[in-house]
Amino acid sequence: MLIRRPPGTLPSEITPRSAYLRRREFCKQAAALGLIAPLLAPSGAGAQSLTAPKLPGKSSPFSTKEKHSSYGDITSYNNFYEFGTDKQEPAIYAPKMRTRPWSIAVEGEVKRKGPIDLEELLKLAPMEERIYRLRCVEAWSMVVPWIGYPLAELVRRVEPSSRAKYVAFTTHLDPATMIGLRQPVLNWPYVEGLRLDEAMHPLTLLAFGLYGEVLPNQNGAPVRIIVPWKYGFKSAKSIVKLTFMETEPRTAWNVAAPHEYGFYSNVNPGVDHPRWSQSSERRIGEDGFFTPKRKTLVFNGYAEQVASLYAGMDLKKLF
Ligand SMILES: Nc1nc2c(c(=O)[nH]1)N[C@H]1C(S)=C(S)[C@@H](COP(=O)(O)O)O[C@H]1N2
Ligand SMILES: [Mo]
Repeated sequence: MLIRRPPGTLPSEITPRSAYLRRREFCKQAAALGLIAPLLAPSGAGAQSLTAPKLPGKSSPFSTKEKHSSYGDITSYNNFYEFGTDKQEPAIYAPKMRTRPWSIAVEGEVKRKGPIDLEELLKLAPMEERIYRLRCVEAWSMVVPWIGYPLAELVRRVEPSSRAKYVAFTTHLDPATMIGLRQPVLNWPYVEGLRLDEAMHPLTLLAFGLYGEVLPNQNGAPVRIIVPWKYGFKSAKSIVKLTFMETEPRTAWNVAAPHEYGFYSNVNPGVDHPRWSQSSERRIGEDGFFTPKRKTLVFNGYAEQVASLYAGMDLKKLF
């Protein structure tokens, strides 16, 4: 059943690396022939795109020192189900999505309701470069140099009321370009959410770019959330609304398969997904199909910063 699919485990995931590489080769050739925009061709070695506007950020002490994944891998191996469930599809279909004009609506238990324009959001706080591990629930990972600022800057700006305990993120719906909306994989629009203290944590980012440039559409342009200690699906792309709530929001993956995707979804090597292990992962672009997997770290390696948020909670039950 479609709905039982994890956030992204699909034929591409069980495709041997050799076939994946052949497909990349095909994409390159297709790009050379003008079948897909050349700028989007997987460019393993290429450091950046050809035309995306620059968006620099000051370096951050929160960045990992690990080698970051290539621009080509980060922008051609994506989960963005609105554009199809294959990893290669977002890079093909998302470029047609319009990201201007854009604003984020602010609703619910908050003093300053109303839309905030993207241009204003871009100026709200200084941009930082945050190099974070991204661990997908499908047991692969990447290292991405995001550009953005803490989500807390925006949350403080809109002044949640004393009743606000959670915040939900609703993402963009564009039936004209989002071919994935025709499939009932999830209840569209894609919704994610965090407890307010998670949303305010200094590691949680509102991201506008990567590799010193504005986000490519397939990575969630023009603005997305990044929560580095949680499975990738919590990091909602192309967000259009923040709703402050008193009760836990219903989230797209939790609604689709509640026994597989809990609200918290903290990276936890000690709690397996019902259908596969979460104890190890494959680093995209580095680890081949036959390379021994690397060990997954509790809270994706961010335990020192975030474990206290969950003191006293049974993380096996609240997975
Ligand atoms: N709107 C939306 N956001 C989304 C998704 C999605 O399908 N739709 N997929 C999630 C998943 S499963 C992952 S792993 C990350 C992938 O982000 P990346 O493609 O920038 O690496 O985005 C998350 N955000
Ligand atoms: Mo994911």
